[in-house]
Amino acid sequence: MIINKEQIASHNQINFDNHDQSFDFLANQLSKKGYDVEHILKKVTDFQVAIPSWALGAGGTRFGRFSYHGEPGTLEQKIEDVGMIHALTQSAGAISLHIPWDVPEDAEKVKKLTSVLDLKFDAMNSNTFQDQPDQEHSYKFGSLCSTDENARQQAIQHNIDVIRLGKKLGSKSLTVWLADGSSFPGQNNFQTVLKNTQDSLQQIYKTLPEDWKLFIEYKPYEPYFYSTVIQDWGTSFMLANECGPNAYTLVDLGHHLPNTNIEQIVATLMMKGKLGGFHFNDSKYGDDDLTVGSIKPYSLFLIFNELVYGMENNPQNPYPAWMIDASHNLKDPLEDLMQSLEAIRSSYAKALLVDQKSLREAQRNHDVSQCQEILQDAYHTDVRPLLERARISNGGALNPLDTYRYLDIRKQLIDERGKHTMATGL
Ligand code: AOS
Ligand code: ZN
Ligand code: ZN
Repeated sequence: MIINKEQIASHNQINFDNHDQSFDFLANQLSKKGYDVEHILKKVTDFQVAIPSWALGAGGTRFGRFSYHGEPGTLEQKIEDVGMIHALTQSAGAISLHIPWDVPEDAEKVKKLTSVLDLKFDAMNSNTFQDQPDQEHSYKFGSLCSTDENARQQAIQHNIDVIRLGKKLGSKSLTVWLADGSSFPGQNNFQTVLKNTQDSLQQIYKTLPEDWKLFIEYKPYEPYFYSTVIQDWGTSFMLANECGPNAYTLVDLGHHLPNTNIEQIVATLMMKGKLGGFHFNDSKYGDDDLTVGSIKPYSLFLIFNELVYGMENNPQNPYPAWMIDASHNLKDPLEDLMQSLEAIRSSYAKALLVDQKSLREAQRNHDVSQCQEILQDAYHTDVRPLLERARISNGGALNPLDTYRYLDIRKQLIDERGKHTMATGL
């Protein structure tokens, strides 16, 4: 199922006048304050976020999975879903694949479909946290960290195979997230598993094409509950440094203990040129993977404030790879992803409105109240007309969710794919 531009454009007509008025009002206000509205609009339009293949189904929890109906069953269908989100939002221009869940039968065919839908391949994700039916050695007690040399070599080889496959598709990066850890004190020797992990990552890094990046994701706990080998940004940063210049830390918003100052981690990594990638989601307790911006929108804005500062002031840091990493138990996954994209772009746009010059001055004067005023002035700006304009000027929907419902896309997907479908993935 491929959405057509005329349908989107004709539905946009209904609310266009309203949009136009609000946009003019906002643009006027911003121009009066000295902002270059066209420039901000361009930045927002260019901001593209990858959708992971595993976010397109209703993931569920370990207690149960409930199909959302019409879920994608094949890689082609997953790509079509992302294409649909991109057509509506004009902000999801890439898909991130997970191996072995998404091994293409015909790489060329998949590449063609992706380019027809105006999508790119984002990072490839390896999987050494599950045993596959045909695999010889188990990852039950670890993969890249394993003290079982056979299991460790198998995990290294898997990552190398993922890079090879990614090369065929035109991806430019590999994300490694390891479940490796322990659930009981004494189970692992901390130094041994860290040393093994370091050695394994170095072996993988050696096979990385020159124009590729390796992203190392950290997480404090889960699935193991006593220790995780790559538990925090410091460990990831250290491992990335041991690998080389093309290895980076990846920050997943859900991978921090409660109340961690994530924006400060972002600032530190960017200063060192080592923030490679980012996984967006939101959470109240742990790695909840809820819709972006649904719980802590102000934190998200503060994180974007550091990202914007870093992108403008840290040429040593490459442009980060953005991805949503979320799961859906209750909502239509496509609606959820569109809500996440809106929250991301909204925080980004607000961060672009932080008056950096005045903030620097207020900081120099130790005018703490004024510093807060400046941040909150940007945060409280209603940037929705700006996001709408960015979308429609590229052929997207004024209101993606509303258009999605108006076109009854879920029903069409169910008619096409069937009711009792279950996407592969977590
Ligand atoms: C797991 O908690 C991580 O967030 C991973 O980034 C990701 O969800 C996983 O690799 C999916 O396969
Ligand atoms: Zn993640
Ligand atoms: Zn996670």
